Amino acid sequence: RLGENRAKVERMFGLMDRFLKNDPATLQNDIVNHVEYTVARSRFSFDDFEAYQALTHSVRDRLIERWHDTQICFRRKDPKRLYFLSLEYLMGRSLSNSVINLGIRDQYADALSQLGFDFEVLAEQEGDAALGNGGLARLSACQMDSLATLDYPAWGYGLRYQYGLFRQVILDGYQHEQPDYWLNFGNPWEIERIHVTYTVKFYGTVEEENFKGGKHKVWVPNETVEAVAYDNLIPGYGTRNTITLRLWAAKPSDQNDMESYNTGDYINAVVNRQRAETISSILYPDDRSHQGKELRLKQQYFFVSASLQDIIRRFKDTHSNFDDFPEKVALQLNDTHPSLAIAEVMRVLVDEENLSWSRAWDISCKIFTFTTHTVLPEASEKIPVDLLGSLLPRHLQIIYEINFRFLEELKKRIGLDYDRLSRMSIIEEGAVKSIRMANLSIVCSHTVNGVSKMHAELLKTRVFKDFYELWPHKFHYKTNGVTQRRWVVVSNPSLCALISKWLGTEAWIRDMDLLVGLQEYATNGDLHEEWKMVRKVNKMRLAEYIEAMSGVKVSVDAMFDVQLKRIHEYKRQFLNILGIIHRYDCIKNMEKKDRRNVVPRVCIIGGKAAPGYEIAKKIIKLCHAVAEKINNDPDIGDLLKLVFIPDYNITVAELVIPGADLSQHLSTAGHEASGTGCMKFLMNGCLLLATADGSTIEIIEEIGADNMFLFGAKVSEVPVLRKKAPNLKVPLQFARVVRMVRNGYFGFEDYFESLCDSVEVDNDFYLLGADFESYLEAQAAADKAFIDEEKWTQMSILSTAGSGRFSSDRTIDDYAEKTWGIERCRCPA
Ligand code: H53
Repeated sequence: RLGENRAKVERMFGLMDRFLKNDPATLQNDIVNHVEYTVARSRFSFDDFEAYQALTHSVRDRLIERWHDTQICFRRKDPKRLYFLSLEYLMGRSLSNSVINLGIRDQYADALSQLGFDFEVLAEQEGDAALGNGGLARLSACQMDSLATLDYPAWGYGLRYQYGLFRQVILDGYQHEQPDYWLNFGNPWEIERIHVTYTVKFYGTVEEENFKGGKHKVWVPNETVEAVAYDNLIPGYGTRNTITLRLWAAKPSDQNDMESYNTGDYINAVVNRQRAETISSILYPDDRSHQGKELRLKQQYFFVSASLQDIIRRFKDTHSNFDDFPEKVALQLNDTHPSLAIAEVMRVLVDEENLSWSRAWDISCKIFTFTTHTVLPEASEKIPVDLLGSLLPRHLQIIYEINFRFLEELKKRIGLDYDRLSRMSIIEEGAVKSIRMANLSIVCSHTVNGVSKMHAELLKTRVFKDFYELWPHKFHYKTNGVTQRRWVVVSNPSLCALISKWLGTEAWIRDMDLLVGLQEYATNGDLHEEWKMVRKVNKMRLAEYIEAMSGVKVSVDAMFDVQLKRIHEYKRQFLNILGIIHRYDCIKNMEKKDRRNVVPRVCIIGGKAAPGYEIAKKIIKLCHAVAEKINNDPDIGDLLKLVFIPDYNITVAELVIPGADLSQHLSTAGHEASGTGCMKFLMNGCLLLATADGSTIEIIEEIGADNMFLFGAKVSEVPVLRKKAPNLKVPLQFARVVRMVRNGYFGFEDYFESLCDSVEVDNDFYLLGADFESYLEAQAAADKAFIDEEKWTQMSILSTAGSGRFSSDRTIDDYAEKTWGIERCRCPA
């Protein structure tokens, strides 16, 4: 048989001949063949979209080759593997990113231009894959890129939602949500694995069986659904390594409804089967509040169960003893959304693999690591016990058992301090008895990470104080980072080329610390000229986009001032708008001759509001109402413009960020766990106007406070100010601009009433009034700096030069070494 096998392998090698080549003729041939045989259009007649489809298939072929090699390499070396569990990924487009990481962008551009196509035009055909909400989801995508680039043996797992994040449509200034059926035009980037399917169970009862002289629990479900794998290939940059992001889709299971078939209700039986697919149909659009919905819980378990079956199957391919599991597996919980994995691992080990409870628990505690992304209490997940008990009865028992044993241990450590015991319990008693998913995650994980230095401090001193005092060794932080491949190389090619030219190397694309080399040229006149030119071209591109999308013509000589992020009260887009109203008011009340001294601004705001978040939606409407007034005021002209960019997503961010002069990060100090948008702007040489919150505190350490415009209360001052709240003195300008909104200067006064109420002195939880004066001062400082072109350019260069620390490569290396205990495993060239 061995000889037979060898002969077969040799025959296959003979047929394969060599890897796909990347010269223009081969690329053209491949593209045209895909037009004909994959897209099924004639090679004599195909349009841009069909060309795009064929192009992506030829790129995909090349990804598959590398991916196969990588998987073989991982299998041979059998390293410890990282499994990254996240319910959300914001991947955006894949084409440019893939060809750049494969190192064949220019070859493709040449090949296409000889065929009469422009690479950039075809790239515009691609939709934006938005299987996530905001920062957390984009972070997962950036981390996948770094894991591949740094050769780590990693797998991402998630859900393949049929409807991604809603599309935001603005009608009369109001946000409307439309479904994002992103798979409408097919998705060439995924590979459906019809043979990689697992059965996921729900509902039912737990029975007891006699087993080896004792009792054994058996879960008898009464609904099953199939999970089908869809693999998305993630190529590293400057390496052959290409890793897998495996997303699960729900499909009806054959085992269902036998009864209805037998009773002859065929039509209903088929209709019922279709219901199974709803599990993976829609992404929940609220990223910071969870309402204990059954479908959401089903999604969580569906994804966790399928992923774990896959992970355990892979382990068992080569290992038979579960004591080796922690040497081979690290399970990363991206927030609490996948935390049911803890109960599921225990269930599999105890009920199915027949390990003792203590052995199973010991193994579990060695494999789980947990990253939390928030400080907001409303974002912490709680699952009603009744809901869990009905959907996953065995898991509820297991969680109770974990909690019982934990509390027993805890009593031994801290005595009968019932307040503290009840705070730390995994079960929250109260009107609705619930499971605290964060507590469950902390109890079982060997490491708990925050996402910035400040965040970690707040976790230790406030959010998880009790746990920190119990297990100080568990608590760490890894400041977030973003991938420079996507956020500079793909989205800002001219800046990328300029950086490489001045550093004399492209090595910074894999080693961002090299960017400090730019500091040396921060005052170099030649670099200044080239830097300004690159920035201006990016601004022109953005100005064209703004005009096409909103009809507003903007001057590229104005300062482009941008705030892009989910709309949330704590992020204070309202503060930004009030500042704009103040600016407008000042210009209106100025003598004509003084207007010459005004620094022209284009204020750009973009972001989605969760569909049920009323105040956030009002902020969007206010932005439009104010824009309407300002942009049509002949008195104002180019001195001030306000535009709202609709349907903010990754693709839009790639266009806007490189064209921004100033970006705003206004969260009330102590509320943004990290923030990653600021890092993208920083890399692109955009100056920051920000509070000292989350990761901006560390940006200050890197580039110095005099290279940015800081304002507002510090983290430690916020609670003090809140206590003083009703007696706080609010600046007159603040009262004035709020009154303008309240009194209908921009119309819709009834609609804006509750928004205005939310910042009244005794109600101003996010401290807009308290921070207003200092905000205006920072804005004035930004204006002053902008007039001094040399100064501004120097600050811009120093921002990019100081952004090295905020690469997700640094974050991932840190996680690999200190949290996951995994090593690089490079696939040979
Ligand atoms: O996660 C980002 C942080 C950011 C934080 C964000 C986040 C979500 O996007 C969604 C839910 C959640 O609890 C936190 O708000 O500060 O940068 C990545 O860590």
